[in-house]
Amino acid sequence: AFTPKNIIVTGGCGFIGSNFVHYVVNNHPEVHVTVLDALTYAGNLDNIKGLPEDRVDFVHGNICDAALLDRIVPGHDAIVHYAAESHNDNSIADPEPFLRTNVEGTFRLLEAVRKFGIRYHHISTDEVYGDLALDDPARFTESTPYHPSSPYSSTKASSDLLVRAWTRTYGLHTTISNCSNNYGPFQHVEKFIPRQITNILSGIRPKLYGNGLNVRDWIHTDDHSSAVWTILTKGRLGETYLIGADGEKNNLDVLRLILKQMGQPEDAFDHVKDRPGHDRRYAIDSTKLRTELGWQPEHTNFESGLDKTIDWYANHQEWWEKTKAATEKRYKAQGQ
Ligand code: NAD
Ligand code: TDX
Repeated sequence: AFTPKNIIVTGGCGFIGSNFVHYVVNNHPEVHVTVLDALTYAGNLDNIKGLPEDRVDFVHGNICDAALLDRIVPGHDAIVHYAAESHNDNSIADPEPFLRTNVEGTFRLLEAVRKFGIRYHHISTDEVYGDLALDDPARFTESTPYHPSSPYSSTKASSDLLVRAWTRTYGLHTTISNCSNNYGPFQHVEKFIPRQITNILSGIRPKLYGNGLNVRDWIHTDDHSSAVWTILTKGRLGETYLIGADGEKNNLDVLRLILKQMGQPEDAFDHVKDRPGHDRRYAIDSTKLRTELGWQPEHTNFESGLDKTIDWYANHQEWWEKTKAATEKRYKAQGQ
C-alpha cells in the first residue's frame, strides 16, 4: 500500500474537495494537506475554515500556472486533483473556462507529476459515459465506451484521456475514479439539491427541468471521500475505478422528498425549460472497487442523508445567501 504523508488537494475549497480535506484531517492524522485553489465563484475559503493550521496549508493559485506548480509540488508525495469547472448549465452558457481548467489544467498537473515523479489521483465523473435509457437494465462499468454529451462532460472525458496517455507514455503513477452525483454539505447553490432546498428557505418555488424523470445515481460526499482515499492508497497504478452507492432516483422523486421533509405540499414547484442535451440516466456498477479494494459506502440511507443536508443549509444561511441571488439571476436569464 502507498502511505502518503504530504498531499496536494486541488480544488480543496470547492464542494467535494473540501469534504475530502475534512475527511483526511479527521481520519488520517499522519497526513498533511496543501490545498491549491483559485477561489473561482465556486470556491470558498470558509469551507476549510477551522481546520488545524499544522495539518492544512492553503495556496491561492491556478492549476494552469506551471511556474507555481514548479514551486509548490516538490516536497509532496501525491496530488489528488478535484479542481474543475463543474456545472453543466454553466458549460452550456460559456464553455471556454471548462477547456482552460479541465483540459489545460489537467495537462499542467500531469507535466508537474512527470517532472517531480509523484503519485497522481484524478477525480472524474460518470458523465464521461454519456447516458442510459430509463428502461435499460445496464449500468456503467470501467469498460463502457466514452460518449460525453455536454461541454462539461466532454472536457472531463478529455482530461481522463490525457491521464491515460501520460500514464502509458511516460510511466506516471496514476489512478482515475469516475463517481456519480454527490450530495452533502458545502455544495454550491447552483446544483440541483442545494438549489431546491435554498429556494424553499428563501420563499422561491423549486424549479424542475423538463418532466423530471431524468435519473441520477446519488452518493453522499463522505462515501466519495472514503473511496478516493482507498484508491489513492490501495488502488492498482494505471487503473480506473467507478465509485457509486446504488442510489438511482429520478429528479421528481428527489424533489418530492425535499418538499415533504421541508413541510411543503408535494406540488409546490415549477416546471421550467429543460437543459439542452439533458442526459436521461446515469447508473454506476462499482463492483470492481468493492471486490478488488474492499470499499463499501456507509451513508446509504438517502432520506436520512437528505434530512441532514437540509438541516445543514437551514443552519448555514450565512454560507449560501451571498451567492444565492446571483445564481438565481443567472438561471432566470436562461429561463430556468
Ligand atoms: P465545485 O465547482 O464545487 O468546486 C471546484 C473547485 O475548484 C472550487 O473551489 C474552485 O475554486 C476550484 N477551481 C476551479 N478552477 C480552478 C483552477 N483553474 N485552478 C485552481 N482551482 C480551481 O466542484 P465539485 O462539485 O466539488 O467537483 C469537484 C470534482 O469532482 C470535479 O473534478 C468534478 O468534475 C468531480 N465530480 C463532481 C461530481 C458532483 O456530483 N459534483 C460527481 C463526480 C465527479
Ligand atoms: O434547478 C435544477 N433543476 C433540475 O431539474 C437543476 C440545477 C438541475 N436539475 C436537474 C438536472 C439534472 O438532471 O437535476 C439533475 C442534477 O443536476 P445538477 O445538480 O446540475 O447535476 P448533473 O448535471 O447531474 O451533474 C452533477 O453530477 C455529475 C455535477 O454537477 C457534475 O459535476 C458531476 O460530474
